[in-house]
Amino acid sequence: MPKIYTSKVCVVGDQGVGKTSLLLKYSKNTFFENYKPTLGADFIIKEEKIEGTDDFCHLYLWDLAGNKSFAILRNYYMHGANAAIVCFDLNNPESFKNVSSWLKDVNKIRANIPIILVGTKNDLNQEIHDENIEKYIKEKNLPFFKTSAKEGENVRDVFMKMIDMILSNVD
Ligand SMILES: Nc1nc2c(ncn2[C@@H]2O[C@H](COP(=O)(O)OP(=O)(O)OP(=O)(O)O)[C@@H](O)[C@H]2O)c(=O)[nH]1
Ligand SMILES: [Mg+2]
Repeated sequence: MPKIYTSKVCVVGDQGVGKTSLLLKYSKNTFFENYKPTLGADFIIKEEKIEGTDDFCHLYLWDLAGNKSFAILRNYYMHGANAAIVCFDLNNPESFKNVSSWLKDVNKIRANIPIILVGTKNDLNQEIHDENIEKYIKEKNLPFFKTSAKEGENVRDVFMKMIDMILSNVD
């Protein structure tokens, strides 16, 4: 009998960093230039066959609005998550500064929750120095990807890595 692993994954980060775009590129292979802020939360289910097995991983991907006014609602939606993706915009230093605060929020869900850090919009001119990012991910020991939802760069890789991390947390 094939096994089905289900996992709730929260996607967080500042307003406008590209969380919805990342999820839409991954799940529907679409990209929109116009910005439509997420109102509260959205969610997408994505089923992936686990390579080399008959098993599946069902990802329940919660796309949580970055706007401050949704903070209370966001905590509610993050409840019970098994993993998280924390996003910042490679062209927005403020969003990188705020990563620590997002990590704090996510670590409140449970200790040692698997987290992937994502630097978005890699098709634009990067404003944050790579050395600063490298120092940070070493310090926090986080897997990190630079993505472009516009061009598709590394988008699928983030979620494949997430599945690996989820499976290595299963007994
Ligand atoms: N050039 C470029 N633009 C991007 C990329 N990803 C997102 N954007 C643009 O950035 C804007 C915000 O993207 P969203 O995905 O809506 O951002 P969000 O993080 O979901 O924002 P909230 O829902 O408000 O928290 C949109 O205009 C997108 O088209 C990317 O990889 N490259
Ligand atoms: Mg959004």
